[in-house]
Amino acid sequence: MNQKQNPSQHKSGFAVMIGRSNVGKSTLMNAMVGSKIAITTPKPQTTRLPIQGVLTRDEGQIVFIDTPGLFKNMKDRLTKKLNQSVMDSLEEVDVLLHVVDPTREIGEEEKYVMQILEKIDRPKILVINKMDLQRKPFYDFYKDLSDKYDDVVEVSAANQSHVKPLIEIIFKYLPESVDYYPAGQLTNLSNNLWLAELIREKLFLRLRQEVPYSTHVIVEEMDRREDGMLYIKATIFTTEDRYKRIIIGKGGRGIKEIGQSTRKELEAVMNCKVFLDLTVDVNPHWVEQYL
Ligand SMILES: Nc1nc2c(ncn2[C@@H]2O[C@H](COP(=O)(O)OP(=O)(O)OP(=O)(O)O)[C@@H](O)[C@H]2O)c(=O)[nH]1
Ligand SMILES: [Mg+2]
Repeated sequence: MNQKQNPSQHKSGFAVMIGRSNVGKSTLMNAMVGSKIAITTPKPQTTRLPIQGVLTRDEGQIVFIDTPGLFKNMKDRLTKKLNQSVMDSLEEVDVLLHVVDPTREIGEEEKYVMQILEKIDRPKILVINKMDLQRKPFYDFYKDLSDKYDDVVEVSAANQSHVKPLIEIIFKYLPESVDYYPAGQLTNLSNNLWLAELIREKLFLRLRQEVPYSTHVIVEEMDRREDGMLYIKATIFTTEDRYKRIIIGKGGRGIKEIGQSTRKELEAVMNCKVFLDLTVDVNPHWVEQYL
């Protein structure tokens, strides 16, 4: 916390992003923070833990909390854990961002989110995302919900359009306070967790059907070698042996591709050579053990 800040001129607080899966919550948070904090994929249930992204400016600080997509009527262990983590994120919040996708009909999940929002006495912003898309058949339905919210903003997280006006609006609702994080810190995620997420993104992009949902990644070691190379050892856990075979692929081709795409992105971000040692292991209990 910066002691020099005068709280009476400085605003700071928590903005929670909530919504059904795949509406673009994580893409939007990354666009607002200006860095890839959360992973994003075209698959539902990409985000598995609340992730904070921090935007620091002279006038104050917004701590975004990106949450997993809410699901209704899905009773599996993973979904239960994810829904619970969304509810936990709502405990301390200054402003709520309900992110919606106008290409998809208002469904059970949307109504569920609105029920949750109704019970929380905090400013609420409806964010209509994906405005870059030509076909938005349900746009008017979302627009009709406007009077339930303090503000409505239309954005394209993918094209980063109208993101700045949204940031200004969020600041309007934040209380006067000093910063929560030191300037320069962009997230609460440790390097190991962020890296595990990056590997999981590559798994989600490559694997199909139920297989990505059977996986969890743990980074065991990250070490800078004398020659400047970054050495990383990570394990991909999956629930069954048949999934392990799919992930490894014929002649190890699958795991090789996952390793290569992770390494390529890491080398660009870290600006150094990376050695990635990936292992696949069966553990049917990772949901209970790690989430
Ligand atoms: N066309 C378009 N696509 C977008 C936009 N924002 C996000 N997407 C895409 O929508 C998909 C889902 O994005 P995510 O950011 O992972 O969505 P999410 O709401 O965080 O999803 P969960 O973590 O599963 O709850 C990805 O394929 C994104 O590229 C946008 O503004 N326009
Ligand atoms: Mg997400």
